[in-house]
Order: sequence, then C-alpha cells, then structure tokens
Amino acid sequence: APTTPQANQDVCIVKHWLDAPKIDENTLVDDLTRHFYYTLGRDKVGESHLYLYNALALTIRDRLVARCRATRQHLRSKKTRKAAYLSLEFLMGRALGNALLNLDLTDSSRNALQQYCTSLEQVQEAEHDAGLGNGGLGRLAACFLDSCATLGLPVLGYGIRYEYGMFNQIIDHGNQIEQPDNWLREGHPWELSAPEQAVRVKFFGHIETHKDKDGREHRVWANTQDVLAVPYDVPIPGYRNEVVNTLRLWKSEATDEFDLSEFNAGSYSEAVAKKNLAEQITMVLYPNDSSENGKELRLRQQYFLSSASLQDILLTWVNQNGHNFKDFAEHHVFQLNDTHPSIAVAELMRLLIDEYELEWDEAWVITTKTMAYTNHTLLPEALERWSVPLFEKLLPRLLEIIYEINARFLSLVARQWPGDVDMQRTLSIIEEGPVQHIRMAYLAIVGSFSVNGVAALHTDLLERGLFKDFYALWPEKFNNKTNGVTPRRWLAQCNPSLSELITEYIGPNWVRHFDQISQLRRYFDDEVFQEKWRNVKQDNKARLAGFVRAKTGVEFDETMMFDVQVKRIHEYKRQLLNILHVIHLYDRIVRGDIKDFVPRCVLLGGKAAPGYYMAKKIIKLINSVADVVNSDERTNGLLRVAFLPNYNVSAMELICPATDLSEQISTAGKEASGTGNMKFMMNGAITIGTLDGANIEIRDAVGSENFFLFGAQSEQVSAIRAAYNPNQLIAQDENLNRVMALLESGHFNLFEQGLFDDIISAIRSPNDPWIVAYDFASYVEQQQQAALTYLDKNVWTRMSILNTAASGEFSSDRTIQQYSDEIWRLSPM
Ligand code: T68
Repeated sequence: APTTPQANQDVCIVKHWLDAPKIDENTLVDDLTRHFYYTLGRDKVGESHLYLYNALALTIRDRLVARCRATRQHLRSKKTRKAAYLSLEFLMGRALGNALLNLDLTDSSRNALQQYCTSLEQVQEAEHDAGLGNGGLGRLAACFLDSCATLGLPVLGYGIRYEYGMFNQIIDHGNQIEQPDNWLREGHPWELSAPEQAVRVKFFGHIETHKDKDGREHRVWANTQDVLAVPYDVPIPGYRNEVVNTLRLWKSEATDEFDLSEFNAGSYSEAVAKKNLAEQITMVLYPNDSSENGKELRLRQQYFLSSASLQDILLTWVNQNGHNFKDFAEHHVFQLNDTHPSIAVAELMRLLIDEYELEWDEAWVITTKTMAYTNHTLLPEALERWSVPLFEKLLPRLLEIIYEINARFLSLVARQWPGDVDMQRTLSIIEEGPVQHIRMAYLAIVGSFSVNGVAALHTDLLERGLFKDFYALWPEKFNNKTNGVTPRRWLAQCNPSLSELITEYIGPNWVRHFDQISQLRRYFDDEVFQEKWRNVKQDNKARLAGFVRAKTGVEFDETMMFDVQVKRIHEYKRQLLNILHVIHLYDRIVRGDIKDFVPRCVLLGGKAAPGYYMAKKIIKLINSVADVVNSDERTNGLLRVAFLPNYNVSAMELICPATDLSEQISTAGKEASGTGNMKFMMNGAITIGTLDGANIEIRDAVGSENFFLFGAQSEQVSAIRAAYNPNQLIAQDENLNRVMALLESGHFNLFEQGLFDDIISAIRSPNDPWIVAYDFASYVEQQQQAALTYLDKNVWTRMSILNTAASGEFSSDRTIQQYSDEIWRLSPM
C-alpha cells in the first residue's frame, strides 16, 4: 500500500510505492478491466477495438513503468558508463506485440481478452504504426534499441516526437498520393511526458563579447529566440530480462514568454503566432530517405534534437558531479546515426565552454572521446552540406565554433601534408564556392573517435573512396559494424508458426541467443521437418494473399512462387529491373514460350519521396504493368503482379514470413547494407541479389549454392559506365529487345501517350548510373535458375532451411554486442 511521503531536507520522496503490478493472469484481467472502465471510461467494445487496445496497452505499460524505474535506479546508483543513440528517426512500428513477447504476456493477454469476446490479433490491429522514420536507417535504430535492452546495456535513445510521421501512401490510378500520418490523433498510450524536465534550445540572436571581473573575454550568444524541448519517454523492454530502457522523444513547444510590449500594443495575435513557429519544429518528419534538401526547418530539427539531448545528459551529470567534468568522457558515449545529429559535435563544445566554462582544449578532449559517427550512404546527393549564411542566421555561435574546429584541424592537415594546399581544400569542413557550405560528414569525422560503415563492402568503400584522406590521417578511427535486425520482431513475433516449429526442434533459447539458430542445420535433410517447414510457409502465404487481396484486389495463389521486393523506391534499388523482368515473363506467356514456366506472384511495395519524379514514375509503371498482366487471361495461373500501397513496418511483418524469393538487386556499391535482406533470410526466403552491401555477407554465410547471384560487381561498375552502350546491349539481347519494344509500343500506357518516355530514355541513356540494361541478362538468367529450383520442392525447402539456419550473424544482438565491445565499452546491467 502507498505510505505517506516522507520529507527529507529538500525533497519529498515517496519511500514506498505500490508493489509492481503482477504478471499473473488474474491481475492482468483486473487491470485491463479497470483501465477500460475507469481510465478510459468505456463500457462497450466498439467496432474498432481502439479502447480495448488502449486498455491493454496501459495495462502492459504499468508493468513496463515499474521495471523502467528499477532500470533507471540501477543506472544512477552504479554510475554506469552509458551510451546515447542520437537519431532523427526511430521507425518503431507497433509496440504492443513486441512488449507482450518480451514480457512473456502474450498468452495471458489472449486469455484476458476472451471475456471481451475478441482476439488479440484484432486488438493489435487497432494500433497505429509509429512511423517516425523513412526506412532502413530509422528501422535500424529501432532494432538496436530492442537489442540494447535485451543485452541489458545502458543505452538511451534520443529522437524527435514528430506530430506527423512518414506519410500514408495511397495509390490512385497507379499514382502515389501522399496523405498526412496523424498517428497521435487517437492517443499514444506508451509515452509518458516529463514537462518538468524540459530544456531550452536557442535559435537566431547574435554574438557579443563580454568581459568578466578577471578581465577574461567570453563569447555570449545573446538575444536568442528560445524553444522549449519537452521530453516524452517511451519504454523499451528487453527480452525477458527485467530491463526496460528508455527512448526519449522531444517535442518542441513555445516558451510562455510573450513579448509584453507587442502584447500591450495590441499585437496579441502576432505574439501568440510565435507559438506556432516553435511548434513547427517537431511537426513533421522529412520524407526524403536518400537526398538532402537543405531546408531551414530540417536544420532546426537537427539542432533541436542535438541540443536538447546533450543538455539532458549534462544536467544529469551536473546534478551528480557538479561542474567537475574530469570523468565525463569515461561515463558517456554518443552514437550519431548518420550526420543528421552531427551538429552535436559543435553543440557539446558550446555547452562545455559557454555554459560550463571549460577551456577549449579540455572541451575538445571530452568531445572527441565521446562522439562516434555511423555513415549509412555513399550516394553523393545524400551527403549533408549546410549553407554558411543559413547557419550564421540560425546558429551563429555554432558557426563560430565550427570555424575554430576547422582552423585547428586544417593546421593539423598542414603539418601532415606540408605545403599541400589542395589537401587543405579537399579536407576542409568548409567547402568553398559561390556560397560556402559546411560538410557535416567531415565535422562528424573530425569530432569523433569512431567512424563506422554498416557492412563490410560499405566500410571498405568509405576507407578507399569517400573518406580515403581521413582514413590516411586516422586509420584507427575507422571500423565496420555490419547491420542486423532483431530476431524478436522479425522472427519470433511476426512468424509465430515458424517460431513454434523451430522451438520444437532446437528449444526456445534461440530467441535470446540467436547464434543457436544454426542448430537447424541438423534438420535440413529431415523429411518430416521439411514437410512441416513447407506447411508453415504455405500458411503464411495464404495469410499474405488475403492481405494483398484486401489492399489491391489482386488474387495471389499460394501455390505459386512469391517473389517480393519491398523497400523505398529509388533508382539505385532498381525496382525498374524487377519490372522489366516481369514484362519479360509476360512476353514469354504471350508468345507461348511457357515450357518451363514456373508460376509466380510478384509483389512490389514502397514509398517514393514526394519530390522524386523518377521514383513516382516507376510506381506508375509497376501499377500499369500489373493492370495489363492481371487482366490478360493468358496469364491466369502463371503470373500475378501487385503493388502494395503504404508499405510500412506492420506490412513487412506479414510479408517476410510469406516470401519465397527476396529481391535485393541494387547496383553494386550503392546499397550501404540493406536490412530487409536479413529479415527475408531469417524467415527462410532465398535471395536473388547483387554483390552489394550485406548481400555479400549473407551469401558468404549461407553458401553460394543457396543464393542466386547476378550482375556487375562494384569494382567493375565504373569501367562499365565508362564504355556504356545500352542501345547496343538492347539490340543484342533478344529478351531485352522485346521488353523494350513492348514498353515503347505504349502497351502499358494505351491511353496516355509518352507516359513512360522518361523511363525509356533512362534505360537507353549511356549515362545511366544504375546500368539497368547491363545487368538485365544475368538477372533474367538467375531468375530462371531460381524458378527451376523452385520446381523441386525438396531442394527449395532445403535451401530455405539453410538460409534461416545461417542467419544467426544478422541478429542486431550481434551488431550491438560489437558496438558495445569495440566502440561503446559498456558493461551489461
Ligand atoms: C539506409 N539509409 C541505407 N537513409 O540505404 C541502407 N537518409 O543500405 C542501410 O541498410 C540502412 O540505412 C541502415 O544502415 C537510409 O535509410 C535514410 O533513411 C535517410 C533519411 C534521411 C536522410 C537521409
């Protein structure tokens, strides 16, 4: 029972609290009912199950909060070294199923819901995806949080609580339409706000020099327009280990200071309008996944997150240690998820120098011992550069600090390469030009003790290409951390039947120790096991077929091969190559070449950045081809094509368990890692792919005989492009020639002449950076190889089992263990 709070000197601490809520089924039923009737004030189960979902979520949250408190206390009392993962994106998806799995409450929740005559599945459907990310980078952050909590590592996530997440995609006459994702409208039961821990973030203003009483000069950032950062905490449960970490998401709010003169002069509305300006910062997630757009609001978001998070950590430190920062770097590390939060390098310097009065050198040692940077892309259009004039207006003090960092860095460069002015220009954090720009990746590298890529090839290309001069200067900073995905969500949770089968054969410990999945290898030739494996896949395919029918009206037949490519739409990912192959299959059917035709259902899905013209054209082409193919009777039983609208985390949870063939077909050297490839592999899909990103490691792990490899290799790409003649390739390849002829005849755009001209020109262009025409022939050949292999059910099933069995190293637990051992140096709680 609660007892009276006891006063000590300054604060009133509640010495005892209610016993932590029990895990047993009866209390679960009681709490569910209490939340439904009283917290939410409902007495009928409506059609949407929304309130039941909320009641169950609150019931589970109670159990998380108790553990979260315990985890926090442990952290405080032990003064443990901890990491902060700074990311503009956390693509969490739904939370309920994951929390139930990790707390082992799935069965009792299912039972508790019986009294409401509904299934757990129906209730779970009421939860909106938390779509606070674009794609791979954001979902990686979410998988990492699950692994950190499961490994019991003291890691705090810091992100932004966007009011609107990744847009909802609607397909209208084959075209993408974006609709706002108002995911908070019906409430978000997982979060707890802590307004008393809000911090202020400064913008605009100017710099003054003040002298203190000892005559020392200080730079003062004055006359700023401040915004409040209010934290919302989301609990992150580990897998059955009592640990619950925290993801802290910041919301921007106006300070309550009105300009009174303005107010009294009658400009009430103008004074209040400032509130809107402040609240804009966290209003919406930028939907670009691979190009930077240079918008001021985006820079505001980046600084807002970086400043609020660093202030939060410094305040906690100062509360415990006063202004003594001697051991700070021993207790903290900040992982920057790409350059998006890399302004944190300069902000930590500012806070230490301006707010806590450290000397430059002291502050620089702390900064460069605590910052670590992960790069996620080599694409030049994605490298962030901020214009100096914009920076100067918005963050004048930060610009000064960056100039100083750069000056000191360039003198190091001058010492390293005496007299080499070119080298100074090349490596400068400030890019010269008509308008100066700040190269955020360079700021991140200079300010960090660790720089990592996300797959072996990617890291290699960083070291030998994009960052080669930095690598020459500081080889010890560079390291690889091949991505991974959490086997909780991406196998245990999304594929319950396969999980059960796996557990039946190798016991339940694989969920926590995923390297044990290799024990499945023992059964790849066991016919009984194979049969069960096939049946599970069959059921999952039926489940996906229902979903595809509901969302697109296209009938998938689960006896056919399911061939799937879902990911953001981008030219380098080459959905275009996939659809050209579909056209080729269609052409074969039409011309009667169906001797060894293996029936297949091709599924594509993914969002295009709203301003990405070609990506949107590709969506339209996919839909147009799907319409023609699906309505031509000759294709019945042989070929079905669907474009799934609004691909997101929850859709992937249905898709990857049901996939036979996983399409990972990017132009070699362009996909940093990929993580969808790992989800498919875990669920027993076989990959058709290029030697790109983590595909290379996937193929090494499973064996080349269990992977359909095609296409140019990354070292060959530049030579191929130098002498690229796609028209000749097309003329010489009968298949491709026919595909292009069909496309160019307007067969897929009968009533809209010229609709796909830009796509046609791109394929025929000698400057096509993605060499679609070059890789077409080997792609078609491997597709046929895959099809023939699929015909032999036993061979395919063996390959499928071996893929799952070899997926152990693609658990994000492995990745996070490496981050912890090699970068963060954390001890488990
Ligand atoms: C992805 N990057 C990589 N970026 O493309 C993928 N970019 O190969 C890799 O597996 C994944 O990161 C995880 O490492 C992205 O997803 C973005 O989403 C993004 C968002 C905003 C700005 C730039």
